[in-house]
Amino acid sequence: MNLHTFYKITSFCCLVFFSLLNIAFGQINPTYLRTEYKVNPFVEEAKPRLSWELEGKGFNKSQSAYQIMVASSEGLLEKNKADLWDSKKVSGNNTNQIEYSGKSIASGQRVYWKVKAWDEKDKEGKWSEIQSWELAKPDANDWQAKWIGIDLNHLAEKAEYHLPPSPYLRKQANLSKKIKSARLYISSLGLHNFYINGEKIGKDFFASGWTDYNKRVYYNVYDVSDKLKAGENVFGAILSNGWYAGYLGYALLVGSPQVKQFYGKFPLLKAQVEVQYEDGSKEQIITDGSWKTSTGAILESDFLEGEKHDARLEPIDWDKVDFDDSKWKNIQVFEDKPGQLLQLYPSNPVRVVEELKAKSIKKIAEGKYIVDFGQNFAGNIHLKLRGKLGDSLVFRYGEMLFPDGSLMVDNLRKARATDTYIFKGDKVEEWSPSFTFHGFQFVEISGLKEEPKLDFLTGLALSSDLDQVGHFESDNAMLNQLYSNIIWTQRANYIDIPTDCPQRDERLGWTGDAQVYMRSAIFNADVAPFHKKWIQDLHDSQWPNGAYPVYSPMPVNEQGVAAIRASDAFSPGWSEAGIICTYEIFKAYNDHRIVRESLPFMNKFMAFLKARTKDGVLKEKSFEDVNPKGGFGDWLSVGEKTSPDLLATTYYFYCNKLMAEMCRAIGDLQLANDYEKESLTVKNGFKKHYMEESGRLKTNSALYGNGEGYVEGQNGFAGHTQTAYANALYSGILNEEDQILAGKFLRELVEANDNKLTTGFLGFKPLLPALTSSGSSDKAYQLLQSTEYPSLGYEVVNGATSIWERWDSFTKDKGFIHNAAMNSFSHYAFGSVNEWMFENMLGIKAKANGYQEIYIQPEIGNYGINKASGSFRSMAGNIKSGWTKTNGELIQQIEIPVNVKAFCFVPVTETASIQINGEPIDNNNIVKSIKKMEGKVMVELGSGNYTIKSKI
Ligand code: RAM
Repeated sequence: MNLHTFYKITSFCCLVFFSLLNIAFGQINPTYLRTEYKVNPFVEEAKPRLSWELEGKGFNKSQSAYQIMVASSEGLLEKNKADLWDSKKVSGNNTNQIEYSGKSIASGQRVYWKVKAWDEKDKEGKWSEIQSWELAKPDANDWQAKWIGIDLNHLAEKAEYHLPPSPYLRKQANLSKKIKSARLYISSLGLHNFYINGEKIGKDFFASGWTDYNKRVYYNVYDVSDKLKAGENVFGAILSNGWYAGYLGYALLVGSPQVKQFYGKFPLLKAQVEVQYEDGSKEQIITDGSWKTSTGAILESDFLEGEKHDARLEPIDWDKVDFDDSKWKNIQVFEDKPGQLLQLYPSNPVRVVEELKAKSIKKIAEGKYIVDFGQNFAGNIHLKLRGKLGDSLVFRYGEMLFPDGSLMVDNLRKARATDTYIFKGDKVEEWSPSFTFHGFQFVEISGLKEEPKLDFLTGLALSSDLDQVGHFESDNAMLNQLYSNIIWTQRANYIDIPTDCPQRDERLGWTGDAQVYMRSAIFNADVAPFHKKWIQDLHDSQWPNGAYPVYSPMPVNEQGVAAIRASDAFSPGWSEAGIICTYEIFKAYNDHRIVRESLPFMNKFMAFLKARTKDGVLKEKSFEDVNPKGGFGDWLSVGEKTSPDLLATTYYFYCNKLMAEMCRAIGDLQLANDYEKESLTVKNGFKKHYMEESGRLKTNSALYGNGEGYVEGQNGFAGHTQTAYANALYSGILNEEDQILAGKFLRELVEANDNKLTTGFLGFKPLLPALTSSGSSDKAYQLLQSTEYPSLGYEVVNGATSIWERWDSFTKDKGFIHNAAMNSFSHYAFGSVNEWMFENMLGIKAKANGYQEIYIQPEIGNYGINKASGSFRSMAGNIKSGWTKTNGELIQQIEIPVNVKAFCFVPVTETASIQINGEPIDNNNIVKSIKKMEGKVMVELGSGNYTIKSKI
């Protein structure tokens, strides 16, 4: 035996020995314990839901039972004294959505928990690390603080934009004894920064978020134990209008009677600091009439218009002890508004998620420079520079440059997006706006006396601070850039609410964009807390007739109509977000509670739709009462227009199907059956109305007359379009034979169009999935890799670092061919292709809700891609899938988390050529089962890391 063989044999024996050891002796241990999707959070739920992931070496590990202990102190828990809840050993493989079922917890009480698990052989694992949650302030009676604020609107009169200065608020208070712990409970109508003894509390931006403030206002909680001291302390706040009283959307652009102050005239603050002394006594500092106020350095601040900061006017040490506030005014106190709920902010706060270095600086005129950050993002700048007293810099923000190097701001429409900083001039000054953000890559700076070193400006990317859970890469550089563009665009538009765009005078929670993008978003970030908030926003903004609006939150005027633009009401493809977004959260996170809580609102919406149907279809011209007529349809499609009624009917079917599934899951079988029945009626109606004998889809185009009032109605409407087939296939409205026909027609349509897409927002999301499900993955790959107009690749080769609103927002040869009136370079809607990249290219698909059972079914063929890999950290753990094709061999690299069962597909007909971790797959004890199917082999696997090789 030569040395090489000896090593091979010994290492093989070691491998077998250790694998057996793992199989036989491995235990599983819980990690990443979360409460209501968060680590050690404040919660408001009396019965918060607990979850964990499991770690365990070897293969096929799963949980057969768990035990949770909850105690009022860490010390008790360490001694296994669960004074609040001991679940005892509970059999089952649940690791998610487990409701706390112990003694009731008091407001302000922090409780500690741990969990252990038994594996599939009933072997007991170790206790997890101890984690905790704290009950915030669910009871309104616990609030002593009052709303305080001051009307400074008179200081903003006569200017072009109405931008009052920010009020500064302060209060000094004595804390007489030694402090054990302290909490700050804080809410604002509008935005706030809060300071204790000169230090800003928290790194959050734009609290307390955007809601329908007439119904619901959020508060946040901070542990401020180490910010306070015995003796004198100073509490300070700066307020800004934000979404509450600032400019919103395109109201100025469209000439609405109201352009700002949609919820109130000026910002208000409510804050309560609760101090626990070492001796057990308590003390509260609350916002009330004893607070003082003045103006300061922030002269203007508004999301759309920007911020102006005059450092000369900073009241020095205003937020520290012994500042003389005798010249400050008394603050005013305001009553609570009846019906306005005060609740804990459910989402993750907006924070700086990345800092970007400036890539270049170019002089474009005397004193005028352009800084390029090399990446389109949403956020702010951080300035670090020395200037003279009274020198000022003006910053303007843009996503693109004109060919002459000047800043392109036409597409911002009426958003002024301009910041100003005025130096006080003593030393190097640092500044960053607090109460605005911009969507940009380039900053134009006027007023520079000389060219500064490039590090004088940093970019601060802002986003709701959600854990990134996805990864994607391939051997195609264009696709890798596309994935990066998707991630950046999601970040830029997940700022408290999911917006259409972050730059122009819009930035609204457009529901159509959100629903088409929803599953894509889930693969990138842990969006459960974010959408827990926005789904509530959706319900709060439901119209009295039951329709969900076209964007949410939706400010409404006294007449009950949309205040930003009166015609903004509801639309097929948009309003369905109320069902679809809820469903996606339910599926991905196995969240039943969101279904239960959403059910009354969803039922009301379904009844609204049903009332508009006849013979199961949304009658032709059934949405004539909205503007544009028929709704937005397949927004920004190319050329042919799809019948809006056909689309609305497909959506109606899809929603009935999702409702049936959700109702069944929560045990409402009667409702589930009703929705199921209705979905059959729609299915039949659809076939009767919209399908010819041949399976070709049709529509009665004559009904729309000359098309006036419809989106691009002059082109007429058709049923035989890529969008119609893609939606019909994706929604499941077709029976099996018709699916085959639709797949054929879809393929033909793509081919007849020179292998190019014609789809808009509603058509593009299902296009690639529908091509794959109907056997045309080759076409899906072709569309994905295309770099010709119209395609996402076209954007990439034209220099995009984000997803654009239009297929041709910019082209190297033609420039900005569109009226820049509606041309965003950060619009995630077409990023909905991410769903296909994860579900079909990597092949990671949920079989059971919450990803406890999955498929790994990548589409692998001779489609120009030889390597793709990625991962998705699901609720059940991190799933990895990768594949490489070389010289007739396919290598699939798969990682399945503990407690997850995977059905993995190998695209060969015989098992003989398949090896798993170096061993033939047949009679292999790590494989649970093997099933030969048409053109592929399905391998059932449990947890573990696998390398599957096959000859292709
Ligand atoms: C645009 C928005 C959005 C779209 C609507 C219909 O103004 O940017 O993306 O959903 O119109």
